[in-house]
Amino acid sequence: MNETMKVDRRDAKLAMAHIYVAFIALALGGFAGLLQVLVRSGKFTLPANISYYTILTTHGVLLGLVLTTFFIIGFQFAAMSRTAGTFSNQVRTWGWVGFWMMTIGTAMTAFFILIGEASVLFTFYAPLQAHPGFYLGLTLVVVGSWISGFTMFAHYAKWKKANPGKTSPLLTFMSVANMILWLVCTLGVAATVLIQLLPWSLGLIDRINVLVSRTLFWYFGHPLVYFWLLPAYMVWYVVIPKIIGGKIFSDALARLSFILFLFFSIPVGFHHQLLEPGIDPFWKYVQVILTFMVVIPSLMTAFSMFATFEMYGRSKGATGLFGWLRKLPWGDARFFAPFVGMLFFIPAGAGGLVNASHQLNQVVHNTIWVTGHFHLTLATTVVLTFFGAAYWLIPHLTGRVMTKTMNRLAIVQTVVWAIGMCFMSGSMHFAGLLGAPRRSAFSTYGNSPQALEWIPYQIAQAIGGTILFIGIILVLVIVTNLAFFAPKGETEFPVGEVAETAERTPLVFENWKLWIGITVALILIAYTIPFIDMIQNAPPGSKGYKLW
Ligand code: HAS
Ligand code: CU
Repeated sequence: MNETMKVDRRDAKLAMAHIYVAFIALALGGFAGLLQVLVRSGKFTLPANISYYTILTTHGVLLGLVLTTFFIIGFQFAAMSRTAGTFSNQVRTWGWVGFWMMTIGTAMTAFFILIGEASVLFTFYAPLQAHPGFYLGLTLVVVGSWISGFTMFAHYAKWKKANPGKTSPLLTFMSVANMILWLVCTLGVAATVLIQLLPWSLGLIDRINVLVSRTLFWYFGHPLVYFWLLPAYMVWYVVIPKIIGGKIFSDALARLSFILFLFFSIPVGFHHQLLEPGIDPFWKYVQVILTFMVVIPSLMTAFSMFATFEMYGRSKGATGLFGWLRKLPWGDARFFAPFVGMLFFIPAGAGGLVNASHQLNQVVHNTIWVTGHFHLTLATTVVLTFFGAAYWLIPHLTGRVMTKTMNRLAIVQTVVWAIGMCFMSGSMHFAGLLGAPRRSAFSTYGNSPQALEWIPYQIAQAIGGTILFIGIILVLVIVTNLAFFAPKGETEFPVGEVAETAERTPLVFENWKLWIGITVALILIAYTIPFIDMIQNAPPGSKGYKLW
């Protein structure tokens, strides 16, 4: 076996470079978030004529796109080096090329947002238009991430060659699956940026088909959220069992759930466009059904996590229905933070089902309920799991150890985050049900009679947002400590073993040709006809070019 227990120092540097950028994005994006809740409370105005939308774009892009992508790629590089062996020099060099392209792209994008030339929000829908530099920066980020993806595929191929007939290490398999998902879905955003938005913002064409651009965006936008979620699932499936001292419930089930995510993540973008005219209700219906299919692998994950916890608890002598809960290592932040993330995913997922239900979507669409939904899913479930991973990943990569004090601070951080999010996301959900719009500054509706009803919730959001900002400061203190100041030493990169009782993993899971084939077929079924409709029925005045 060429498995290593420790990530090679040179690979560790590559992974850490990504993680630094991720946490810098957290610091800046978190500050923008604080400003936002203060503005929305109606008690604060931004100085120097800065637009609310500039701040909102900064927040969404830095946290939704930069923090996530950098953390995920850094984490997956580390996971692959740990489980499939040290990178070759060539793989590592390409990893750095990807990193620098993404970083330069991010800097460009951030620059145009901060000078107020790209206040287009993280979804950058037309007809909002940004400076061409914003789209070019995004393109660099995406192309850089593709390079990182192919780098990971190359490393995986090398492992396969050296280990014919063997199932690949679980974390490596999962990283590859997530990068395939990413590659397939980013084709949509690359298409709208390169064929539509960039030429339009350069003035080469004077109009674009907005419906096509939104559809291409959501072809990407939904799988994007699973690209965020799957690394959290990697931690839940593989790392958490080891941390609690238990076993992975089933390797095959974990692989199956990742394959199902690949199939059903992409052909579901219409659930973000349910209220959009111009899409035949039949195709919305098809995609809603597929959305409910993609819930299944999450339910499998919930089942698997419960099984892991219960098996472990019972092996320690727990009895009764929930006796196993008492046996879990509550004082260990590496467990506690992701566990709280799991707990929040129960209401978060339920909210997702509400969103996806066509009729209920009419109540919540474009209200701040949706913002509440993704602050539970992304900003709690995923982010708390990433924090929990950082608590062992960073010291592992920097050759340090987490002290008891830092561990205690991390527990406090998790509690602070949970309380802040209850206030913030809870009030967002309620205000959304009362019709409070998302993405609106107080000044735009502050005097309407209906808005009076929303005020208490906006104040609760400001309180929650302030608590969360304290949470961000705490995590930055911990991360800085782990990266630069914690005592030198060895920290484990925990990788769980599969329970003896589990079935052997069938080799068919590595049949990527088959899985990609099914993925493409599902995409074609879900999108071909509605897409032809959109182009054929493009609005008048399109000068013969149906895409713009
Ligand atoms: Fe969503 C909008 C539907 C999941 C993120 N979503 C968004 C947006 C974002 C986002 C960012 O159908 C806004 C985009 C924008 O700016 O417009 N979402 C869903 C559905 C799911 C879902 C059906 N979303 C996510 C995840 C995200 C995310 C994950 C980020 C990471 N979402 C929608 C829809 C919209 C939407 C519509 C559009 C709304 C509109 O009108 O604009 C599902 O995948 C959820 C399935 C999850 C579950 C939960 C399983 C529970 C588990 C935990 C087990 C706990 C344990 C601990 C083991 C069914 C796995 C237990 C211990 C104990 C002691 C109890
Ligand atoms: Cu979605």
